[in-house]
Amino acid sequence: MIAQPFVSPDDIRASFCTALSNMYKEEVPLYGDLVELVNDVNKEIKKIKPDLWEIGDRLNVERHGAIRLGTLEELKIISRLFKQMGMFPIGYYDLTKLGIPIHSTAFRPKNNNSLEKNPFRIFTSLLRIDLIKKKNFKLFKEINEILLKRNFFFNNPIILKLIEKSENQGGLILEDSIELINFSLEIFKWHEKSLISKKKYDELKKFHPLLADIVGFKGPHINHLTPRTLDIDSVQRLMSERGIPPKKVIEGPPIRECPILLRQTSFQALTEPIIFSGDCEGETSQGSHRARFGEIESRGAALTREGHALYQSLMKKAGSFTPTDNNLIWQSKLSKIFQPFPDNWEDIRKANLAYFKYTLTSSYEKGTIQSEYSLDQLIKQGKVKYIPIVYEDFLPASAAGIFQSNLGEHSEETIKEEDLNAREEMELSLGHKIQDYFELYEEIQNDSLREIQRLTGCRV
Ligand code: OOG
Ligand code: NI
Repeated sequence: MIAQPFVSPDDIRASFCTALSNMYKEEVPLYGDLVELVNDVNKEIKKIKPDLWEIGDRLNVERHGAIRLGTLEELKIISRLFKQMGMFPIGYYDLTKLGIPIHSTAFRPKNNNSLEKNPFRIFTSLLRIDLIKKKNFKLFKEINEILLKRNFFFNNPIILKLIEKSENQGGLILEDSIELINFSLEIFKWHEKSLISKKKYDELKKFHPLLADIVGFKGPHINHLTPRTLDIDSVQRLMSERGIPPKKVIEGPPIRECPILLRQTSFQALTEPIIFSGDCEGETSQGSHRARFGEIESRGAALTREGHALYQSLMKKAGSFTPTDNNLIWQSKLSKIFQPFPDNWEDIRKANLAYFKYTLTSSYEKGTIQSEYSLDQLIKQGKVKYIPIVYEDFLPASAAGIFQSNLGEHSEETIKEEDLNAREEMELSLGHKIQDYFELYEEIQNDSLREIQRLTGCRV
């Protein structure tokens, strides 16, 4: 009998992404409407600007989704599951600094080949349960008990068996990979029945709405998916026209000739009916919950540490969006504030603000250049060209903006606390360090420079 080959993790991720997208469109039809709008706008832009550098970049697949977890044990299982799909924790985002009691990482493909095959990633947040312990010990204990109960769901024997099988064998055959995807959907689907009573839900929500969303349900429902758009400003404007209630403001940098980092917007989370368990056995009560939304993103160049620092200082200067602003006012304010950030690729490159991938042009001929040429000379002579490397990660302040706009009002004071051990705790549960994304971009840039050096003999 011929042994069946293993399916590559990239292919498992691609199938998982499609399956998740289909499930979410069915669960949240408004998300399907948003995808349609994004496709229409993208088609239009491709007609008007066929040379846009972003066009070739895997436009028609969802770029990311997000889940929220309750415990380190849950994170551990989820990380083992995502690993089988070629997604690894990259980047650490501490949102407690921004008043949200969570910290996050993004599980994503690491290298260019995998990103090319399918760029899907999942922004994964973990509740900072230690912060609740400090403020309300009784509630902390109750939360722990509830989360313990849902262990069974996470420790689903079939999923665990498949993960172990994949870890032991070094992969899964097609049949097993299909089963893995189907069971993953079970984890991330919506449950309209809450694990807790309405009274408990209200108590958690009062402390922080995220607590109710994480602790109140059987599993970590996918709370949004995010396709990529070529014109986020148009989608933001057109959302209302198509009956999709937009978030007030686009997060991230303003519109620019040379797009940088990440711009995002979403529609407001839906209010959905929930059946709460009653205080007595067998009883239930009705209520509602807001969690799920649809988001869009537009990505630009990955910035170096210097570039990020400049970005952050300019955003700080802009302050925060206030209810009296509207998106257009905010965007024009940002555009003015961003004037010190160069807006042509050559200036950005020379100031070492972004990462680039370098290649030889067709006018390069072996043996026709002197080996002492610098990179700048090679570029000037048209022998080397470069393109920006796309930013594949997230922005904590934008993420906080997305969270806040979907959580609604809450009365308790916000939690602002840093804990140096929190990252280490997360890494302990993952079994290794969370990779720094700057290193990954630097690697791509350096690989391309090494190749230029090898081919030309110039020390670039
Ligand atoms: C995650 C919000 C952050 C993004 O794109 O920045 C996020 C959440 O709401 O759970 O997805
Ligand atoms: Ni998102």
